[in-house]
Amino acid sequence: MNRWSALALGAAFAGLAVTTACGPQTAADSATPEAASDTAASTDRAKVDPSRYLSQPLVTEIYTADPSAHVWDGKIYVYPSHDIDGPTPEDDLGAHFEMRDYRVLSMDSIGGKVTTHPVALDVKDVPWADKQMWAPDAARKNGTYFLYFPAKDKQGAFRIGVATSRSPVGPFKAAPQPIKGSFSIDPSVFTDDDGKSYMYFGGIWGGQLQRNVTGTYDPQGSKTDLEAPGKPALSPKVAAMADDMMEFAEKPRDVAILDKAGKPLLGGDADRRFFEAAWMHKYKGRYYLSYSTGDTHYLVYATGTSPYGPFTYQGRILEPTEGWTSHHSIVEWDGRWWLFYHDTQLSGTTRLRNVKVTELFYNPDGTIKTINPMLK
Ligand code: FUB
Repeated sequence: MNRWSALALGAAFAGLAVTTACGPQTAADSATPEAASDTAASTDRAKVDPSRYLSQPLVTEIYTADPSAHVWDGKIYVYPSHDIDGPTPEDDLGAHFEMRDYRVLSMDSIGGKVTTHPVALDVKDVPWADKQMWAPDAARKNGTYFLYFPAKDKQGAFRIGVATSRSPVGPFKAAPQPIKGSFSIDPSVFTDDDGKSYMYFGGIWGGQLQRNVTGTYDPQGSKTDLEAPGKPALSPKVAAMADDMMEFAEKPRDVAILDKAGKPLLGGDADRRFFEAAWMHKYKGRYYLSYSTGDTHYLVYATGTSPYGPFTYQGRILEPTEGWTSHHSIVEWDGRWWLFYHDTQLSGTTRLRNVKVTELFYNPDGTIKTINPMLK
């Protein structure tokens, strides 16, 4: 596995003054007892020049990743993973992502003050979940907020849970069981103009999509993917949500991602095939499915005319960031479009990430202008 990006930085940051949206701040300034344990992993601290980066971390008092952003009542809410420093060594299945809870970020404007809210959901309050609270998303319907999250159950299989709250920042109360028929990771919920919601999910390698091909989790299944580079790659899944948003309304379907000739992207096409982090948004009536290519570190997108697809691959949204993973969301706020993403600027360590935001621009034909997260 290529860990070039984590090693390339190879240093963390100490006392680095970061002009975040809330004003100049240092890691030490914002440290809390919890933050102290969050930052414990940062070894080999060295100064990193913030001007190398296109944008700066939204918060520095905790480590955050996998930002799912939503605009509700004019305010921006970000549902990230809350990265912590755990004891497990890094491996190709992401055992080092040992997150235990979620914390919501909010802001009145992009570039304005960012509030880090208290714990919204803790793994100890999810009856079915054992560990690894990975990338979440949220939705709102009829005054209730829904937090969707993947976690490993007691058998070691990733499932997707749901928790509810009357507040967008929680606390959320988890349903006693995972969503029936759910598996794998990285749920994201898109609500179409007609009010119908769909969950996209899935991830290969540590996300276990390849261990769920028969409909039942196979703990002995492949560690990576289908191991068939000449065959169609594994697809993300989509399922319409039931009216109450607590269940799937249907069996999850494959989301086909095709090349311009109408052929499915192949498993060996690592620069373009789906790995994890599916996100859906709609722009000028077209559906945009974006996702991470994982081991090649790109955020890419494909477009279609239905939330179910098929989607035709279009190109890259974000070139590789620092850190092994790349994960994002795209939202419209104040008539402009924004890419929320993460890198490892604050720690230099793949398991301790920080979320960021930058503006996203479309070309007149609806294609997205590729963003480079590094300025130098
Ligand atoms: O944060 C844990 C995992 O790393 C996410 O679920 C993936 O998308 C990747 O960002």
